[in-house]
Amino acid sequence: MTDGIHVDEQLLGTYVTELGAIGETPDGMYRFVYDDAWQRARDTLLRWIDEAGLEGRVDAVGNVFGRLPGSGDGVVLTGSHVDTVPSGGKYDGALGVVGGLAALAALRAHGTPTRTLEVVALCEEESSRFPADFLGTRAMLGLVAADEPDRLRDRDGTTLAEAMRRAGLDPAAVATAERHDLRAFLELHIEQGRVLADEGVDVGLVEVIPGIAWETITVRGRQDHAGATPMDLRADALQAAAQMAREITLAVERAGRPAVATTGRWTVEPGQPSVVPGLARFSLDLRHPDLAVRDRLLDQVHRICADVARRHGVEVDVVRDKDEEPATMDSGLLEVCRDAAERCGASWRRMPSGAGHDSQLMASRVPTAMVFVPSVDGRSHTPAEYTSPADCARGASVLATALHRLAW
Ligand code: HGY
Ligand code: MN
Ligand code: MN
Repeated sequence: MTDGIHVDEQLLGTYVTELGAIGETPDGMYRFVYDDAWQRARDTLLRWIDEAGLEGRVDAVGNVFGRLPGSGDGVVLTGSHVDTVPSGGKYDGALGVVGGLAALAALRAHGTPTRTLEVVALCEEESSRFPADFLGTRAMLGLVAADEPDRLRDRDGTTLAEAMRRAGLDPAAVATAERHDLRAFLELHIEQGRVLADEGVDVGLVEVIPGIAWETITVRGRQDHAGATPMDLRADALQAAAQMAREITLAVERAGRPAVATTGRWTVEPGQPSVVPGLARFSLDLRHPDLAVRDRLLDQVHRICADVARRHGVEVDVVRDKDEEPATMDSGLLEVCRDAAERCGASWRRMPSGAGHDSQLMASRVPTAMVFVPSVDGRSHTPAEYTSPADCARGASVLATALHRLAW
């Protein structure tokens, strides 16, 4: 540590461990927006914010803020999301929240900043419960449509509005979450890939975040008897869907890195061994840092679906569920983070993100940058997700040092 701001590894370790216990199951982390675990995490974060001597606040959609007031105008914001994927890890999102909190706790000892510093636990990023798509960031940017609270439903049919009310929030007040005082956003996050770990580099300075498209592909065939229907007379929806998924995967493999495609969620109906499936539905997550390339691949996906449907004598329907544009991080902020890394004696490298982040949306309005720390074996979105306490503290120290440069 040369002249960087040091974040206490012990305090950060406690935050990571205790937050990681909220929503923990034998099958990994389950902490979805507005559910009981999410509410316990909100209450715990407000307690920690108070204990750190920061001003706590919850906005209309449940974003939790800790504020270190400054003498001048404008807010430098840091933070990340508090929700997880199903069977998730303890670091994705969470480290950016508690790393930001520990950074502000360390910076408080440096007196009153010129610009106000805030850390935020963004209410929702993963779309794990509702197709809410960066709800916390969209609320701050005034991008939540008035009908969403009543329109968005989880898989139990609960509306976003009902879930908000159960968490003590008023869905009619969503518009009050909009902010116009943000001057910069810095997000600390685990890499979720294996570049830093393989190269033995301490921190990653993110240059670009990929564009992400989610689609739901529904195949309708003919439901028939599994015993009495000869193979050559079937219109088996699952066989056609599986062929589509296979040909899509081969096409994206042929496109080469960094293009990626994943078909992670499947429904087969009626799901009885003795019945030829009449319906098969699967998700597609397709990513590329170049929007034109991403969209060319999506065109190819749609041609594949139509062609396989024709060959199998089934119907196919494709719906777009998520459409996130790629984002380039702010070069000035990236330079501040590079300088901060060197002040902390941390090795660094510039790199793309494979994962999506709130930062890709925030960057459309506010100068934004991300600092990555290594993920052991590149694992994430799994209970095996792990980053060492030393790497967590080093990343939080780089964040604190960059925030100090921006707010003083
Ligand atoms: O999917 C992602 O990359 C992020 O974790 N939401
Ligand atoms: Mn994630
Ligand atoms: Mn994340």
